Amino acid sequence: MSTNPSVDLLSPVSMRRSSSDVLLKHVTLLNAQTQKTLSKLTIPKVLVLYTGGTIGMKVLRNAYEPVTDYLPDALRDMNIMHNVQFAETMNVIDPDKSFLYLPLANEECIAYYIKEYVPLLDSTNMTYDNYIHIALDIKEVYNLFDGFVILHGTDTMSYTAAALSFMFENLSKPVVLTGSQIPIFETRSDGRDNLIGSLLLAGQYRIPEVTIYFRNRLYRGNRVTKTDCEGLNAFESYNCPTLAEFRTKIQVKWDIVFDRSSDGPFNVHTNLNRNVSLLRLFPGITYLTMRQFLEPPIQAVVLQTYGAGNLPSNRPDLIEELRKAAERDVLIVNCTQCAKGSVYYAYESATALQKMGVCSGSDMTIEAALMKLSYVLGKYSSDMKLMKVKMAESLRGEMSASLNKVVCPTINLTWILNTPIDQSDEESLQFRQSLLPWLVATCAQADDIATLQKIRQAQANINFNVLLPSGSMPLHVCAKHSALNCAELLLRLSADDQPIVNEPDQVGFTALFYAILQENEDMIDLLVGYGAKLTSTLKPSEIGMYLCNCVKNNQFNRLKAWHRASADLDQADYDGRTPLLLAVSYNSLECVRYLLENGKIDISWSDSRGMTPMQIAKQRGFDSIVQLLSAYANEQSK
Ligand code: ASN
Repeated sequence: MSTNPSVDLLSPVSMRRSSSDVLLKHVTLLNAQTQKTLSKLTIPKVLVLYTGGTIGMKVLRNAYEPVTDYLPDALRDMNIMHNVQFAETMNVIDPDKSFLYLPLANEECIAYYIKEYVPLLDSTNMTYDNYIHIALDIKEVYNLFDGFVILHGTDTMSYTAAALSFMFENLSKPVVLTGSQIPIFETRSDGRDNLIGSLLLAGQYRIPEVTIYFRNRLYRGNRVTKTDCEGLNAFESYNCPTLAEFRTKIQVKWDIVFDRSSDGPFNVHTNLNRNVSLLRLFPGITYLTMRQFLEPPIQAVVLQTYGAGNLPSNRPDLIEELRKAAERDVLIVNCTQCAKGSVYYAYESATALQKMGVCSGSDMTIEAALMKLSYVLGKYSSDMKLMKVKMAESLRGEMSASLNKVVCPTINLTWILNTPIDQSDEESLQFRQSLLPWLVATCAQADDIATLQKIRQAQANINFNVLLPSGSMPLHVCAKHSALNCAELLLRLSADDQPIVNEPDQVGFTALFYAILQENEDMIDLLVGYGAKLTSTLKPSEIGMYLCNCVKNNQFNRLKAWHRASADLDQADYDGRTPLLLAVSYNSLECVRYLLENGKIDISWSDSRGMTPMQIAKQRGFDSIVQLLSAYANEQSK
């Protein structure tokens, strides 16, 4: 079956869609029969726009290249991707066999229609024209489908996802981008799982956002960066939790799904300003380089600064170039070079930027900041003030805080702590006392050590280790928020005869447990240094269970964090399964390597069927793991 249109669909949309251009007539995405079939289908319907990427590539001429007119037919031959019996029952409705039918557990199916673009592109070749093209295609058939999947190369997927997230206004249906690191035609491909997951999300879940589904995780599209060009976990979303996780069950975090569909009718904004650029500071940068970057036609720049938004304060030459550009109305957004964390103007070196009207990029990714600039400039270009307001707002969940929202006024600490109170006035005393836990919690959350010290100075006998209304103690709050300085102070102040380090919170977890969840090695070291012990609240088999979960979900950094906190890497879970057995079964090469290199591992330990890790790896054909296990066995026998 070929779904190739006869016209080059990746030609610039401006040409393709132009009504004035009589030579290029408007190309409709679906033919009349397909539209008829769609109107009769009563099962979930998903449109798959196949733009290219490794998922559909093959090795031709010694390198991976996209293969035209191949993927849909190949999927048709895979039982897990297409239910042939079900398709037979659809013959009357779908005589052209235009649709594929993804089998579901309940004998139902999701119908999906694949539109293959011509030419298929490695995503490194994609431009704004392609974003506009995709967006307009979705607009054209928006009402006919329940959701949309975009098959895309991974290299620039985060840019496309960010761009589309802004271009789609009042989106009420899921748009899921996915792809793979290994082509779908290869045995070890991650593409089949990625595509199946995306189809399930687009067909069955109302998550009205542009998302990326990859390796069992659903991410907000404008929060993601490609961080690994070899591993199958190619993406990270450092500043925003995943929206859904595929475990034995599919867990959607509905409370954080961003839904603006009720704001108005769906619309596509296609005017993206291309005069945006990216300037990354480095210690040897000259003012001339900076000047060149800020020169016309550039209208907006993402300035990647150090740490929490810092610029050298001893470089008036650079500051001068930025000031001149800002005066010419070049819109400058300050984003951090760090992958994790947010810009906040805490240091003197950053205040110069703030003064000249540089917008804070908060915790946006570079991809999101660039695409947001293109969108905001394209939409509000005549109004600089409004553009700045929009840049400070979270338009599609791309930043954690809306920077121009009214912020709860800071409590006047000095007033609370120093206002003399009539010591006989029980009520006033109690009022002040009851405010303190809130203040302490706020300090712990923001790692505001200065305020915490002030509270202590004003109230020398204060006991910081109280149970807060949230059910945690301040040390737990610090561990959850990676507030290292405050944690250190609290630990230092806690009396030797009353150590707080192993205190559980109301649900039974210690600060060390939360530090592990945060994968924060410094916090783990600090707590362990003060005597934190995993076994103070966790049974060995519980620790085994957490370790097994890490390897199952390929959470390599989490596994490292458990190890850092002194977990025994060979600890079995309740069912007698060791992390190594699970890492092998799940083909988590990275985890297997880590376990063997760092743990005292008994590789003869077998699972409930009597299979050792080596037998499992050989049976499944996990050759790299077999090699690792053999090397380990040889080493042991020396
Ligand atoms: N170069 C490929 C692309 O972005 C990489 C991939 O899809 N894994 O199209």
